[in-house]
Amino acid sequence: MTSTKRMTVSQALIEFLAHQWTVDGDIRERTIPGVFGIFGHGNVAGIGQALRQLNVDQPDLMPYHQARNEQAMVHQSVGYARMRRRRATFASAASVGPGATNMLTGAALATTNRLPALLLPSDTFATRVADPVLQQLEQPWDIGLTVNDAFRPLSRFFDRVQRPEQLYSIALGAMRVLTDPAETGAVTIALPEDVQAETIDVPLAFLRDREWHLRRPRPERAALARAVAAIRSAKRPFVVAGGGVLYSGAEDGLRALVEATGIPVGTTQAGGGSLVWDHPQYLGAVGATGTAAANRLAADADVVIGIGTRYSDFTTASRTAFQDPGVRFVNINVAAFDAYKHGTQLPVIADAREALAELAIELEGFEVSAEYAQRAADEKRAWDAVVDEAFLPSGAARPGQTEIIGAVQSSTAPDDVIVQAAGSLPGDLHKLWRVRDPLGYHVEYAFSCMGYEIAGGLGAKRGALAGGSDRDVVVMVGDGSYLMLNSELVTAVAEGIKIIVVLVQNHGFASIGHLSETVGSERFGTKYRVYDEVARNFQGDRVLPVDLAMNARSYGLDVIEIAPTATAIDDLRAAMAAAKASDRSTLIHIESDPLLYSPSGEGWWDVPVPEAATLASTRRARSEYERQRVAQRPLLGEEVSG
Ligand SMILES: Cc1ncc(C[n+]2csc(CCOP(=O)(O)OP(=O)(O)O)c2C)c(N)n1
Ligand SMILES: [Mg+2]
Repeated sequence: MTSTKRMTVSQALIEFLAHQWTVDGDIRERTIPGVFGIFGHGNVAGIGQALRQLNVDQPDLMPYHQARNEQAMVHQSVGYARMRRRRATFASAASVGPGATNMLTGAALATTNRLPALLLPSDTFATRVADPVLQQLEQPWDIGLTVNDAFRPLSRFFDRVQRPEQLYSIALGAMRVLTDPAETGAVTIALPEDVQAETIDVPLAFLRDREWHLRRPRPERAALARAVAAIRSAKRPFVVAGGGVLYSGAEDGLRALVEATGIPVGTTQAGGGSLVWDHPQYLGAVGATGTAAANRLAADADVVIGIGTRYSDFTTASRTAFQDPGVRFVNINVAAFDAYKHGTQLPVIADAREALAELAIELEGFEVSAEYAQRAADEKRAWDAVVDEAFLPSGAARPGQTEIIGAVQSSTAPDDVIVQAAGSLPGDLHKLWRVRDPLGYHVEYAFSCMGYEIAGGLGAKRGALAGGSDRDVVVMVGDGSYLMLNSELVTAVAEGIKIIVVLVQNHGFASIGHLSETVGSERFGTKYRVYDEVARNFQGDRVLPVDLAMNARSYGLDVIEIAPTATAIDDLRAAMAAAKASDRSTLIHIESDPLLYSPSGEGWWDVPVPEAATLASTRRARSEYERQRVAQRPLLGEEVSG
């Protein structure tokens, strides 16, 4: 007798998800600990009913969470996934049409960051009997195409449950990709609204607990030997540590290896935390938003050991960071795609933790020269002094962002988590923030998505709580990002989840404003100002009467406003202390001068400047651009053969 249970497709999928477990060594946790959902037609009857039924029958099995915006559901999932080191993420259920397409940005962000997120957009009728339904696209050249096909290029796995019988292969395929370190990203299961409500006799085996063991491939012996030979021959080796170090739990292995060999380390944005800031060999951030210390060592490195890095243009300073003509890259990455970057002949396709453990054995006895170690130590000391100075309060009523970061830093505990994503803060934090815990630095900078901060921070806090830690999550957010997506503050209030938000009000885009000036676009459109009817632009002096503190207060949050006076930085410290002492969410509102910049870390970023212009500022910017671009190396590694 085969045992089956008659259920709807939605009931079967939700119950299946509730029984998936990720196993990583001694750690075993629910792969999908909950479902976010915003209901409309398409999912109110299918997934919505399934969640309600479980909520009544087995209340603890699959928690449901509300959100205010579908994009923010995915951001929360991604924030959670990073805190859980990719072992777990949420499912996000959306209604047909706009509810679904609101998740596209989240999907792209998850895939770009190599972080798992499970998306369940509803789809129009598989039978098409009711076509065209409300919110249906109707492409005349392909009637079967729906808005959900837009998820295909953004997802690492995409399928549509056209018939109930397809559920099994689709659900298992989705879980495999979600829990595969090399393939993970956005995983999308489109669910036509009629199929969601149809029944099927589900084998009980499908609903039993299932374990997904995280793959930790060891390096191929010959590839490792080639990498070891290259490192042993190096005079100026340099490690670029990326997010993969943290997702693999390889930070202890990294520390052991660099302590044994003396190799200095720079980190990418996602790799922040892979070595704590006061480790003597930690030179800080590398690349366009890097420190002068890391960038100077990177420039002269003869062997770069990349670990779990995608080598984004920020990491390579748009291919200007590594200037040694014969520089070689040892790329340790679980994804072959990343391991082969920069034409390297030394890819090591492996889990970071496994590869580092084996490298440590194979490199026994290898050490960098005393002179090289001294150079790294000197550069580190010099940069640390630069940061100390940048953190000093200026007494300005509208302080610079560096002082604000300094005050937030000194008010946080070592294991607090700083969350950011877009604007001038990611660059400043990358250079300045002194990371004291592997998971203490959470800057989404693969997609650098305005609006990630609050939702991602809430997800990160959920992730911390899931690990039994009540560490504070401190979200720093610019006024631009805040205006773009702040509505998950309501979710924080609704669930009583505590986050601290520091809102830096500088009336527009400090980041793009500065960039605009550098590329000769004269800050056009980057300031929030009252429209000037005569000049027909927003370039004037009249700032908007917008009150974001009042906006946050209206959500039911505790809000502390820092008055623009000479004691602003002291007041910020006091506000941080109050926010930390409280068990409620607090938003701290502080005004900042967007024209006070952080110290230069000597990195460059390629942003093309117009070749022709009537504006003198653009022509000047173009000649500077051409001067800078000389250092760019189209093929980074292995340009000198033999
Ligand atoms: C969704 C999205 N749109 C546009 C951009 C481009 N962009 C990057 S930073 C920025 C301005 C951010 O303003 P704000 O949050 O106030 O930070 P500030 O630059 O003032 O520090 C813009 C428009 C982006 N990263 N994300
Ligand atoms: Mg701003």
